[in-house]
Amino acid sequence: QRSEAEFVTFSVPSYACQRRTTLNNRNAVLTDALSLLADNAELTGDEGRGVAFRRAAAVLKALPKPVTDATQLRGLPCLGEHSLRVINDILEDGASNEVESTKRSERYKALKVLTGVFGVGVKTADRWIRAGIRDLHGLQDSGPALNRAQQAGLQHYDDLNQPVTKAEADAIAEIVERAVASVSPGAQTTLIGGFRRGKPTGHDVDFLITHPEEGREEGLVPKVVSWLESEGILFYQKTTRNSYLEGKESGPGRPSSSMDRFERCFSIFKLPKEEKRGAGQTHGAACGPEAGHKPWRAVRVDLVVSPVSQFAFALLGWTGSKLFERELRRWAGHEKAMSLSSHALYDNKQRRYLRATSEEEIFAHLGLEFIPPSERNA
Ligand code: DCP
Ligand code: MG
Repeated sequence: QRSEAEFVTFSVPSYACQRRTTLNNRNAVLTDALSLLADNAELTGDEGRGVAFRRAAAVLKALPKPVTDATQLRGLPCLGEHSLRVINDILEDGASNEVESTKRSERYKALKVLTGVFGVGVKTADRWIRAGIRDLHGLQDSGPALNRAQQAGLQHYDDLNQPVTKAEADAIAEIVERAVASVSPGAQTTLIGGFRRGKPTGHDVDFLITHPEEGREEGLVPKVVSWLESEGILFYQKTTRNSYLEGKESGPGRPSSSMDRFERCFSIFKLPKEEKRGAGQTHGAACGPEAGHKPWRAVRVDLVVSPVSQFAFALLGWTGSKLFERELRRWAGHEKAMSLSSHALYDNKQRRYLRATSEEEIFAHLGLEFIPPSERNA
């Protein structure tokens, strides 16, 4: 007797921002495989193919049951020939040759390790690989000039590649709130990124800060940074100033789509370890200066400051997931002739900005059903 699931066929809308995607992924084996191929495509500079794999994975994440037979996928959007082939191989043989050989490939492994260093992007990693550097030992020994971010990234490699837990994110939130309250009473701090979507772990902790009085948020980051530095909490920070000018930056109707211009701080925090969390283990780079036990751990923290008039857009734009954001912008552009950024929503037909003070209003402007953060895990 065939299992009931084989007869289930699925139906999902084609944009990820039209779907509810919780963290309860019933097709993790398939989506892990497609995500790995997406990583590989992005690491080799093939962004288009990367997005195609991410869209395919996102469709599977939205299914209410595990896929057991390829016939169940008929009619689903975003499943190209290549993705379908990978899915078929896994359903039939339990594994995909392409995925397994990618995992084993020296180039993929080297790109993963080197881009795992904070401050190192694909181009830099590629250049190093061509110079014969394949791992952290090679990087330390043959020593290409490292910038300040990369030096910090290498020094804290183990910590920064160990997922941040929700408990650690909460501990960081307490510190950030204390810092913000002491330099700007009345300013508000919101946990954003993956933790706002309910993820149990993340690669960093993201915060959005605003002040209810427009303008009072200006210059907040340098003050917060000084406070944190005086408390000895920062290993590294790089602050960028707000450079957003509504309607001026790239002409009306064309807010630069994925880059945003907020006052922002990329940092590495020194988080004291709670005894309860247990002794720290080190992975991989046992050669690092951090090997052994220590009473703290390094955590990547991003601070973003938004004027209150842009807060809803910043909140929506920084909650993610990355694919959900990309799909929102694609929906806005292709289906509504609007341009969405983390600052604003511009209606190209009416030739005006559409205001919003909540995420709900933005979804309404876009003609989309509201999807709460916990269901944006595409
Ligand atoms: N974001 C974006 N585009 C960027 C950078 C960020 O859309 N170029 C948004 C979407 C992300 C959010 O900001 O969800 C935070 O970025 P992260 O890289 O920290 O992503 P997450 O917090 O979602 O994941 P992780 O748990 O790995 O930190
Ligand atoms: Mg994050």
